[in-house]
Amino acid sequence: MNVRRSVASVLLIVVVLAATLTGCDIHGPDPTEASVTAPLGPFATASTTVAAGNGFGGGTIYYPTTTSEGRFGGVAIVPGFTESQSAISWYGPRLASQGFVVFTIDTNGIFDFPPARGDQLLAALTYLTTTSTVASRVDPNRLAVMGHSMGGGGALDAASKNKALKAAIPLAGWNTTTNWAANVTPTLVVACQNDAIAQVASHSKPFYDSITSEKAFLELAGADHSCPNTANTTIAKYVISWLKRFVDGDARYTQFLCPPPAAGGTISRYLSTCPY
Ligand code: 9J3
Repeated sequence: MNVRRSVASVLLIVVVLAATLTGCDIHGPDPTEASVTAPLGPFATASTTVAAGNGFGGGTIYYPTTTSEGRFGGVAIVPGFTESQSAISWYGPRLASQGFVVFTIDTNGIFDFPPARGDQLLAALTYLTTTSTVASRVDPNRLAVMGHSMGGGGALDAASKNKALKAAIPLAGWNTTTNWAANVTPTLVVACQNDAIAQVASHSKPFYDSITSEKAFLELAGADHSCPNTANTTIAKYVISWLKRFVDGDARYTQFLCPPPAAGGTISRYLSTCPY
């Protein structure tokens, strides 16, 4: 009997059991300001493309290559009106390298409205966790949705339809529905201060105000509607922290969310329901 191996086995069982009971599954080293703002996180990643079909327009799955960390949370991300996945592809490697399986998708039609984009996010998550080549790497109980503009509106729609989602992140979200009080999903609303297409005062701010679950509102100073479309350190920091905190249940990331940051620099406004 190898005592060291037995001790290791018992420890592993305890960790897995604790993670199962607490709904928490942490990945990666203890985070720092440098790690949440880095261009890439600690995990090596690979990607695989998916053809159109299965209820959405295909996409690209970015995933950590390690198979010795258990399953990772899954995140589906949809672009906005007339956009393709290139508008949101920077989140793929950025978030996957922090320990998520990330699915950036195209839509069935580039003119699809938010409810259709929400349905396609949910279809993409179903595909990701059941038939995709990386299905075994994804925890079907730890899923999140994100989207830009009408895709952000779609993320709110998706969360209203699937109460099991662990996080929703509309990015410069656009939706004619502004009351999301029935959503139970922890939601990070990302807004661009000078957005002339999805004006903050008629979209992101009313979304945020209506939400009754755990929430935060991050407004990027001086930014326009496209502010979530290219690599942005501030957006990445809060998106990573939100997903870690609410998809993985990883309390190590609470330090980046609560107490909330003061306005200044790249942040024109930040609101939250801290503590969480
Ligand atoms: O970029 C978007 O998805 C948004 C919004 C828009 O142009 O709506 C007009 C109908």
